[in-house]
Amino acid sequence: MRADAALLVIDVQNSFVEGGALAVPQGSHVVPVVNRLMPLFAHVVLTQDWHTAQHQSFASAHAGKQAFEKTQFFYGEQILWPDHCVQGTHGAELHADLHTHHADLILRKGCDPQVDSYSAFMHADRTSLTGLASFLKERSVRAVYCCGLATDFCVAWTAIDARAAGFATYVVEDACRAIDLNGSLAAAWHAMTNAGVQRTTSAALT
Ligand code: VGL
Ligand code: ZN
Repeated sequence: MRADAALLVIDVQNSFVEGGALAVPQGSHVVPVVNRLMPLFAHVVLTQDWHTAQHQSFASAHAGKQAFEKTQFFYGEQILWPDHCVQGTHGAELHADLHTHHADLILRKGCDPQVDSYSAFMHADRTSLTGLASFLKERSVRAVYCCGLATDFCVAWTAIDARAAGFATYVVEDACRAIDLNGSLAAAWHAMTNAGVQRTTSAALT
């Protein structure tokens, strides 16, 4: 049991697995891996992407725009996504096979209609915080292990912000899957490495 470490399980939700609105290839394959890892950690945090209907990050909220196009928001560049993880819908539910009883916190993000939230620590305006860093520090957590969906968006932004908040940070590669949009996976690993995020595998965690 890792007493001073937390497992951050990012967005393992129906919208992001096979058949979902923003399906990540092999997204459901992370579930058994994550289930094996959760009991190894004293602290487990699950996140849920939890968007309002007609969220501004949805292409459908912008006339003439297609999903996966980029546009400018007040805080910078934003990719427009298919409608996904709408509050209270099946797509927003955590995967039914995920052992959610291990979690001490389920954190919802993306609730502001105007602001996207990839990171579990900070919203995409790069200003407003979710409170997760304080939550973990008040529980004496020093290291965080990130896994879930998608490697190149919510997992990567979470890991980079975890480093910035002062945690030793690992990404458990085989407990993640990527969207990989126009080279986004390679770019994400580059950014994570530059930020001091370390890569590990579930086999190394016993
Ligand atoms: C995510 C795109 C939009 C993710 C969430 O969980 O990686 N990606 N919303
Ligand atoms: Zn989203």
